[in-house]
Amino acid sequence: MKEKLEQIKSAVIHEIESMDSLTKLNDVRVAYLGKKGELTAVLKGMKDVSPEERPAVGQLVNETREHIERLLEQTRAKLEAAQRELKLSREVIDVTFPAKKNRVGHRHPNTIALEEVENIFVGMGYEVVEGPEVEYDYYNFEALNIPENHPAKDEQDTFYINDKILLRTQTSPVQVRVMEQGKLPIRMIAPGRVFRSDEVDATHSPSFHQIEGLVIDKNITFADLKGTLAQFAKELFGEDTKVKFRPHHFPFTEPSAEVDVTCFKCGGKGCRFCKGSGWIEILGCGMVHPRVLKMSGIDPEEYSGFAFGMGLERIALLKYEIDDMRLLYENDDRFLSQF
Ligand code: 2U9
Repeated sequence: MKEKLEQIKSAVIHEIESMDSLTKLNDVRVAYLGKKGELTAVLKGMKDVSPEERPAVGQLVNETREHIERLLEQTRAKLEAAQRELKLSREVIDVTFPAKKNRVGHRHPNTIALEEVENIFVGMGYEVVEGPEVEYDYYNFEALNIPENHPAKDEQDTFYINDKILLRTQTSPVQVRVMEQGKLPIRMIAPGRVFRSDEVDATHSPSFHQIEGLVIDKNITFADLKGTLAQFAKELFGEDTKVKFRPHHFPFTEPSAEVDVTCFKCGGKGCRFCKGSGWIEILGCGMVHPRVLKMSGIDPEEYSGFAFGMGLERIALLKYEIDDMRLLYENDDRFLSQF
């Protein structure tokens, strides 16, 4: 038995010495100390040892077991340390290596233009209000004095969800919803996405953005409209900018006008940018039609108001001298990173 134990001991030492992995180390533990292990088998054989010899043999078995366990533990620690060293040496960081470039995004030209316009009107005390892109025909057309069969409905053809619901063609329905709430006076702008059944070209898209404005109070006149938009133009295009109002027609305003600003490239002398005219059209406006006020529950005898509307893309194209609207939607990094 003593011999057997010595034999086991030296076999274990031999196996452990050539050990190069933690899994194999566990295999050795099972082979010698496991349920069916060699040392366990010796222990089981203790019943055949004479009672006189049993204490000495028992002590020997225990010593051998402890010895093997100590060896296994030492080897495990050694292997783990070696593994850690290897991992660390593989993970060495070269601090002199150039850092990965952190690519910072840019605000879209539309966003820059929108924030600029918003800041100007917020500075004048306007509220910014948003509303649904999917709208009732009533809010988009009817309440704005564009009844069934009105020719303006053809010009603003859109995408219908059903007979009564459509994708809004303008942000005016947002203003109608605010008027209906009956809290006066109103001083607001309504920016947002609008839709038209248009083919894509350099100046058209089936989806674009508008910023509309509405002011309703007692004694609001066309002079307030002119003063407001003249100030807006100066803040957006520069202090020397002048405005020109050309009579126009919109179903929801009366009287109505289109507004031009002096060309900010040539100062009004005429250049390629303004096609020689010295003027650039930027928006439409007018005094809110009494019928529009009445339909939303506002008494036109007591209150009056003005409204205006502009295409956000048009403002962005003008401000940043971009000649094709499609560039705004292509997501081309080389284009967007200029802003
Ligand atoms: C209410 C009453 C009146 C909003 C207005 C315009 C004139 C206008 C165009 C500019 C270029 C649309 O994007 S565009 O094609 N808009 O010319 N919009 S007055 O009038 C309103 C709005 C709300 C209740």
